[in-house]
Amino acid sequence: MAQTPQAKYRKDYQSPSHTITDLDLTFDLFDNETIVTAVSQVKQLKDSNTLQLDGESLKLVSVTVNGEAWTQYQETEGMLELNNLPQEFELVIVTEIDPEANTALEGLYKSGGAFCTQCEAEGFRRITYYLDRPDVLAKYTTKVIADKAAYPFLLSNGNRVAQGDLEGGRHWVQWQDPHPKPAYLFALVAGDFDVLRDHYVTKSGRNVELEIFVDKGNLDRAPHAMTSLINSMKWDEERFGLEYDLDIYMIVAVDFFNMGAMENKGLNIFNSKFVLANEQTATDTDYLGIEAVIGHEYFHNWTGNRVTCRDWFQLSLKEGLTVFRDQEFSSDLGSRAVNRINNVRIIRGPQFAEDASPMSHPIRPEKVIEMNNFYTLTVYEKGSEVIRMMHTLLGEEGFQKGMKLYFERHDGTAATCEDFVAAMEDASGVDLKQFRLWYSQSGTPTVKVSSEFNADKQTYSLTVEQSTEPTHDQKDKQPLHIPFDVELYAANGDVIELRCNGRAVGNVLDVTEAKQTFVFENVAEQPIPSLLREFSAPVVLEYNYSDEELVFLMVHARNEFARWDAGQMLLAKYIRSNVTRVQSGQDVELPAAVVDAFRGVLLSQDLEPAFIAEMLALPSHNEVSGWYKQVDVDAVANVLKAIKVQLANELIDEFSAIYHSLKQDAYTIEHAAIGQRSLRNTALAYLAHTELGNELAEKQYADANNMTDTIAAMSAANSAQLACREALMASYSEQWKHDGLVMDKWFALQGTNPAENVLQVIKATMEHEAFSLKNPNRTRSLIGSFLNMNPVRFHAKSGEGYKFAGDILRELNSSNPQVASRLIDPLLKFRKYDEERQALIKAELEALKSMDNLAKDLFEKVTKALEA
Ligand code: B3K
Ligand code: ZN
Repeated sequence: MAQTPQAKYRKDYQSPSHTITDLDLTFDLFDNETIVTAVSQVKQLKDSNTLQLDGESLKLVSVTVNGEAWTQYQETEGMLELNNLPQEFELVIVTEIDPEANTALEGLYKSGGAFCTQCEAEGFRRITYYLDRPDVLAKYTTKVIADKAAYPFLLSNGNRVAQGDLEGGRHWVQWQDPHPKPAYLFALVAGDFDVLRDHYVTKSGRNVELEIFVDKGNLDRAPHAMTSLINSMKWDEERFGLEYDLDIYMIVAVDFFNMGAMENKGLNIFNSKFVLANEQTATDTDYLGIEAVIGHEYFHNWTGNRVTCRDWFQLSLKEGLTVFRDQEFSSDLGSRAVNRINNVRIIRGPQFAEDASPMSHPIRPEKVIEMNNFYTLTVYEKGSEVIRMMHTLLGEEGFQKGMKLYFERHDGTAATCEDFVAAMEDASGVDLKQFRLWYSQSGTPTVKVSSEFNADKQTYSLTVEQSTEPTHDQKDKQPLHIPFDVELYAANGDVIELRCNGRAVGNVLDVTEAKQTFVFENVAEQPIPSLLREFSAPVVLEYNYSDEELVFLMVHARNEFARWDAGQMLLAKYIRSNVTRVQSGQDVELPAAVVDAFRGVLLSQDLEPAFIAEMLALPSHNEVSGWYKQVDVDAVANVLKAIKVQLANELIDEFSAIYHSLKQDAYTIEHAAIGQRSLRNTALAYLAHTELGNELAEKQYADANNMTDTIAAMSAANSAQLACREALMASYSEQWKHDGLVMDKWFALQGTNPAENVLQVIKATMEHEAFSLKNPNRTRSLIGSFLNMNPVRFHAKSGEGYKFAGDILRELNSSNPQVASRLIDPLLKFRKYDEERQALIKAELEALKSMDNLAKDLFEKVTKALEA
């Protein structure tokens, strides 16, 4: 490594020495030598005539200040320093860049045949020298020049204001964005596309042109994205009163993209995975994912673009809030319970794991080496839970008042998380002083509850103790303000009113101390408590429920989420006890009462199919691993499998009946139809572990008229290692080998193949014509799924999985460090495994650490993991 990368600290924030009010960009696009001319109107803000501009991998051609060639500058690693500047000036910087060679996919690069950009967080500095920080907001005009035949569409932010033809077959288009923005929201696209056009009239009557750009030939896969966009625009008006503010909204789908999508002002750039769908190529999960991501990026127009972040430590200001908004959007359009369950699964699985890992950080990090490493589940998903807790504490009305005040105060500016909380507090009068700790404290609190019924006094008390274990980044933890949602039930299922100190109280208790007792009065019988309803805070709940109480809640809780959660707790009890049994050489045991409880769920008439499917889903291996300091990978896998096999065989009649009764003829993407497919395919996943499995999977694959059913058949065959697996895989690859995006599902099945020789299979698959390590989607599908979702094989005692990961990481370190840095996460958690495995993983991390060109993305994670 050339230089040890330096960390930045939140506490060191300094406002900029200068600002740039206007930026006029010209791009003369060529594959290898693109010339960028940046004309900035600069104003000094502080007493300094020196200006330091960020820049990386740039060839500087010229610098001009107020029309004069400027020689008073130094170019150093990552920076251009200009000296002896006047107070206000026009700065012209010309740089040359090489988009074709840009495999990191940050800045300006080529995806397939098109030019595109990705500037968040710090990619703009790979385009030109600039104040690449989110608190410098400028008005942009952008002129794009390129070959007309190869690049008929030239796009940038804002409105198209002029265009023309040039000699040599080139043409140009000029764009103007009236809204001042930070550099990370800049975008440019040049290419040849098919375009789906529509329009939307906002509630105040503004007509907005909607355009979705996809690769030629993919037009029939764009309508769902368009519907989702229109639904998003409507929903944000109805629920948040927020309207779109430009005359055009464009979305471009590209195949090479490091993440899901990017909210550039007026010109979103999307990973094609989150745009393209038709019933032959996309699953229901894909459809819902597209709806959520289209919504998410659209909602950023207000929460992110109109009000942006002062500095990158504040990332959760826009991401936590926008995830909350997209979750609400999906819940308002679809099933609230199913959405909540899936969001909670992410928190309890990978987010809790992140909080317990060497990468642990608060939702507002204190220290960052590579900002791209902090686009995390903690900042996004836990950040959303923190917003949700405020919503719980303030109620919808109070929360919306807070949003209104937030926009009144901060529209058009770069704000902080503190600004947001202050607006919520001021608008509602709810005291959020202690609540703010959620922004600065990392780790997962445990909330331990005990209860006592006093028949004489007719009181019931809940004693709540909270504690947070030290995390890698932070030793001392304090009690948090936890909204703790509870309900009490009588044995007949009636709800017992909550009364404290002689008056009725709401369901949400304010837990603020390390230990607190809540005494409820007028409780005539021993109640059954439903605790942490709706997962009202991102904590681990500990309460000693009996099996009978959990079965009772599965049936009687009024709230669907609570019913699901009771089922999960019941499963958790038996997963834990069976892991211990397996470790001492005993067989897995599941009592008849537990099997019967799930039989009851399958037979119940009052539950929606989508919800029944969720009730039947076992916690993932990753989630279960999180319950242990050190996890026995094989024992957990054996237990999960054995429970699945036992439920499948004992409930074979019920599963079969459901499977056959829910067959649909035509495919529709209505929520009810999605729910039915989901339950039917859950039944198939169980039946795969019975004697019926092979025939059902084979037949479903052959009969399927949509991708959801196709993949469900293949996935059942894969996880149960059915005889038909190879034939189905071969048939699919034959049909789709020309289409990388559709092949991603196949790659993911190869990666999660439980077969013993999976690593050989994966290495052979890397030679498949549709595979390329240069493409992040392909890499994540094949390699990422092996590292994250195939625990038994990845953690094989031989260490071959680790070695393979090390080799891939070394390669990606040079070509695409951001993708490498995502992939490395499972290796960082090496302390969770036995000594032998720890040593093997550590050796791989040490080898990475000793590389001389280690990118700072990996440097940050590897050093943290090794020093922890
Ligand atoms: N804001 C982008 C993420 C940028 C990631 C940079 N490494 C997408 C989103 O959250 O909407
Ligand atoms: Zn976002």
